[in-house]
Amino acid sequence: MVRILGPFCALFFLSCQAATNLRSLTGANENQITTPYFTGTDPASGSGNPAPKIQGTCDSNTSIHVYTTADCSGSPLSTDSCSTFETSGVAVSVATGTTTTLYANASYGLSYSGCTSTGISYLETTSPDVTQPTVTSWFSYATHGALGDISIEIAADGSTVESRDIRDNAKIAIQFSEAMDTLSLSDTSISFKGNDNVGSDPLNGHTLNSGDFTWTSGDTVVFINFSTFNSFARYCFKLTDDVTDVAGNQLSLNGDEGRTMLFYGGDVNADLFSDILDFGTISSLNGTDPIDTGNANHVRSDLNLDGAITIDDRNLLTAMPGWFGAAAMAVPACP
Ligand SMILES: [Ca+2]
Ligand SMILES: [Ca+2]
Ligand SMILES: [Ca+2]
Repeated sequence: MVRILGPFCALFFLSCQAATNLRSLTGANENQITTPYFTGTDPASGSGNPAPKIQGTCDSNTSIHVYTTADCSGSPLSTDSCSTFETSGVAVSVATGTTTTLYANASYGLSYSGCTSTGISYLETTSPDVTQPTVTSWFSYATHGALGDISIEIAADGSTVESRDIRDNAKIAIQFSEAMDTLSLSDTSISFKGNDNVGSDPLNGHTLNSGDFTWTSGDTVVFINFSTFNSFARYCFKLTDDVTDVAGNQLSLNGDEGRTMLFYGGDVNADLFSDILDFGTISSLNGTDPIDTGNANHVRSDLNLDGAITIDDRNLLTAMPGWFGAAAMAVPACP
């Protein structure tokens, strides 16, 4: 809507342009600028779009300021030109899943119109995320030379045995049900313990720093570098509910927030002994180069993690802690 400044011009015998300039410089009475009038929103209220555009009519050449306060006090949510207000609309950001009522005034130079007496309401219908994230899987990772990282899933029942020599390169991965707040996972929101065959904790005093956490897959998977599982031991990991999704929902403590895994280097067949049966499996695969990364026996038999199964793996088997001594070793319980 174009507001004609005719009477103002005529009264002072000035051209309209001069009058306009004068008003901007001197700060005219607010009654001289018409209060904007809302005509609608784009998209219409009730849409799943938190960035609607607010439309209406106004005095040409004014600036339109949109507020969430009924008296147009405080900083405007958004400001744009009258021409934008009258065409595409003034873009604003609103909270999701709720109704926001907006008000506006117009300004020209230092002068402001009154505030709209009736606001325009916009309902944003995107459902807020109130779902707690869960852990979907845990993995033990090891790097097999040029073949890269190969995982062994850690079963929920604690039956998983890691047979590969991860004494100096231990990595655990956790997969979540959705994207997580990566900063919520740190040394203080995961606990870990080890218990070896003489009742000591090989991880006692071990700390994780921010560089030990690597997030991938859209922040749904985290790799945790423990560096060392230097003993034949059972290892336990448990997350707290301080770990949150990006919306701040705490991790569901449904039982999958923790896992235990026995690290028993050389126990290829996971029967809780490192003995002649494992020796036989590795011998039967001798010369496999490269290993089939989808074959669990291959992966578990590449003890030295070079991507092939050779005499070196068999030699390493007999040198690992627990070789043939398992009968005398109680399987370490998780603390
Ligand atoms: Ca969620
Ligand atoms: Ca075995
Ligand atoms: Ca090997």
